[in-house]
Amino acid sequence: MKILVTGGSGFIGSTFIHYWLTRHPDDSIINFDKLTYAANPESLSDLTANPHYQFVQGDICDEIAVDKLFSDTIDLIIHFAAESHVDRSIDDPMLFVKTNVLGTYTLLSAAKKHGNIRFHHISTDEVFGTIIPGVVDVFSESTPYNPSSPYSASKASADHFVRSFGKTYGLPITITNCSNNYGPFMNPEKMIPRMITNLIDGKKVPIYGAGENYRDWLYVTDHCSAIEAVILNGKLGQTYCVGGLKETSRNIDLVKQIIKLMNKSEDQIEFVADRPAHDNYAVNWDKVHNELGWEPKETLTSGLQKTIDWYQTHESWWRAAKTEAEAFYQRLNAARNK
Ligand code: NAD
Ligand code: TDX
Repeated sequence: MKILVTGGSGFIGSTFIHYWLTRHPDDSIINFDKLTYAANPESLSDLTANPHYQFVQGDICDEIAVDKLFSDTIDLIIHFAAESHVDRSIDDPMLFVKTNVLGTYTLLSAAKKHGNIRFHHISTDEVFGTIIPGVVDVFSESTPYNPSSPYSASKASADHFVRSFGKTYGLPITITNCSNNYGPFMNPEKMIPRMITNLIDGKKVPIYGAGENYRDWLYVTDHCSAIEAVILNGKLGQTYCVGGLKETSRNIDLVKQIIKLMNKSEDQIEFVADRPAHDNYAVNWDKVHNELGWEPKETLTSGLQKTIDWYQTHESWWRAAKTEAEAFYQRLNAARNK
């Protein structure tokens, strides 16, 4: 099988490429990535000599560049490419409209034009908005969309386009809406690697608001195995929610757990201005479990330990991205504290 992966130089995409080529060594992957600030080509440097892996730099919004990819027969598209950071979407929403909405539309059009190619779309639980106790206690495939941030609104829009191409043109689509991923190779702008790298640097760890917001954390290779299950055995036209845990974790408890695992002090915690429209998430993943037999392998403690170990031994991978991320946060904080 020949697979076109978009956004394969980012966190989940690069982990997925390694995961897939290890388990399906006869398949070939083309990684199409613009190499934005969020990409790190180092994550895939071990694959440069692999004849089953090819990298093409380009923008999913560029119709001509996307069209060119199909000069080879493609059997399957797995679409990871996106602007993925909520705080950046608050700062520059238009970029999210372009990449996440127009980019997805451009790929869908190409998939339709080149023979209705199987299209798997990577989405997020954030499209459902926030948990409202007593009204929406957990997200599932039937939860109405109610996005809060420009990021989640752009992902929701992309999901609607994906489904519409399935219904209108018969494009063989599937969608996974997953919860917060974490693990090695994640840009240190995101919460878990930001906390770990700040602790390594002896800096304070900034918690938004009172730290009461909660998430359902999914170790990245568990997400990859869920995508694999849906690609191999999922029903066309269907959506699958993927979550990591049976319980959610409040940010303050998660940070305290990281501090404990790293033998640091809770004095390093600082509470800072809250994110606007700050959501809470929890995912019911019964469907992917009952239909496809998928379940996560990592516990939060085992996943966090692996993640901490990796950041402690891979500073050369994350240092430049951290400098860039903290410069972004300085600008954002100045704007939030005005
Ligand atoms: P990431 O930000 O680490 O990587 C995104 C990748 O997409 C980068 O390599 C970037 O260069 C590429 N990209 C961005 N714009 C592009 C464009 N216009 N053309 C081509 N490539 C472009 O993101 P991630 O965390 O790996 O997330 C991957 C996907 O999973 C995204 O669709 C995201 O919405 C979704 N998702 C992520 C999480 C999470 O916790 N990280 C959770 C749920 C869903
Ligand atoms: O410094 C911080 N302090 C803090 O308290 C940061 C960066 C975050 N937070 C909080 C905000 C959230 O409640 O931690 C939580 C996680 O924040 P992020 O890492 O920014 O992730 P989140 O907004 O939950 O979105 C992530 O999961 C869903 C991904 O970035 C999205 O791409 C994905 O769709």
